[in-house]
Amino acid sequence: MALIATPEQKERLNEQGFFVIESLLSPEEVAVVSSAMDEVEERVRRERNIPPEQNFGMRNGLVEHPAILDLLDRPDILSYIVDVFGWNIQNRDSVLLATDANPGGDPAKLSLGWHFDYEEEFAGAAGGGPMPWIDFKVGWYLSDLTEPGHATILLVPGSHRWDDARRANWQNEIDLDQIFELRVPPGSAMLWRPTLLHAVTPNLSSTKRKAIYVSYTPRWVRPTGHIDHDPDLLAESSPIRRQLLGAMGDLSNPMGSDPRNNPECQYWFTQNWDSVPLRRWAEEQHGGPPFDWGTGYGASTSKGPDFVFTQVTDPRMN
Ligand SMILES: O=C(O)CCC(=O)C(=O)O
Repeated sequence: MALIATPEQKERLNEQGFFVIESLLSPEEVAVVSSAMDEVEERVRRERNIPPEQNFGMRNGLVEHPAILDLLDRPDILSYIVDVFGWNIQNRDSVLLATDANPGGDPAKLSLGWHFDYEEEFAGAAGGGPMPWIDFKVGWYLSDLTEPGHATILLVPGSHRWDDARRANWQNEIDLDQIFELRVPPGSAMLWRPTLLHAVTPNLSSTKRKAIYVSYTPRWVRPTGHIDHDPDLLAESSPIRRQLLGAMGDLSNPMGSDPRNNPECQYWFTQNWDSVPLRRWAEEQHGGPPFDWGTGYGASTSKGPDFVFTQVTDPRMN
């Protein structure tokens, strides 16, 4: 049983590569996050002299404002994330995006062209098949995207399952009738695999489009928008937030209890589950085994400190 995701949502994520939760944030929450984004944009534009005609985009933007950081580990989104990706995770990156209004612009000119995320980064890890499912994004949409052409994201459902031959031939592989344009009210969220082929329409509306993407990846992957977070931020964070920010939940040494004589990267091996507190949280929310994390592709069982090798018979001796 899952914590919150329905079988239909999980199937949609696996088959189509995404599912949408409309109006997950209340109008009041949207107002708080949206004004936090304005505050960050105004400050960063001033500090970096970003000209007004340049759209605003900021990686690792999550840590720029407490109201934005709260999107990382709201219990509702965390339940979805554990359901679809397991608990052995951290934040990989986040990006704040504000796309200015351009009414009268060319409707055929995309504001961001077609791409699969990570084609170069995952090169060699796919063996010619689909790119690995080791990154997962939550898109938070703060402005009204119910009309087409509001810098809405376009997706090609199922393209996360394409092999490299289909990816190379993507222009012929797109079925125009199948392109999905995400049209949602403010406060909606989309959970998606960014190895889907996607693009963004121009913003032909008269309002700025605001979106935030927060990526989750296994703890053993290096993040992109940061390597280590500010120690003060980690110290004041909850254990689960620390895990998601890439530290040990209990602030222990990431190389284990005896880093000099027995170095063991705790992002791979875990001596103490308190350093991965999302596991306990997920199990408590669930109420007991059998667990069903990660849509069948995540961490449902795991080698931990209590693991023993039980298959100790050499079959040649039988
Ligand atoms: O602006 C958007 O909605 C899409 C951003 C994007 O392409 C990405 O996050 O990879």
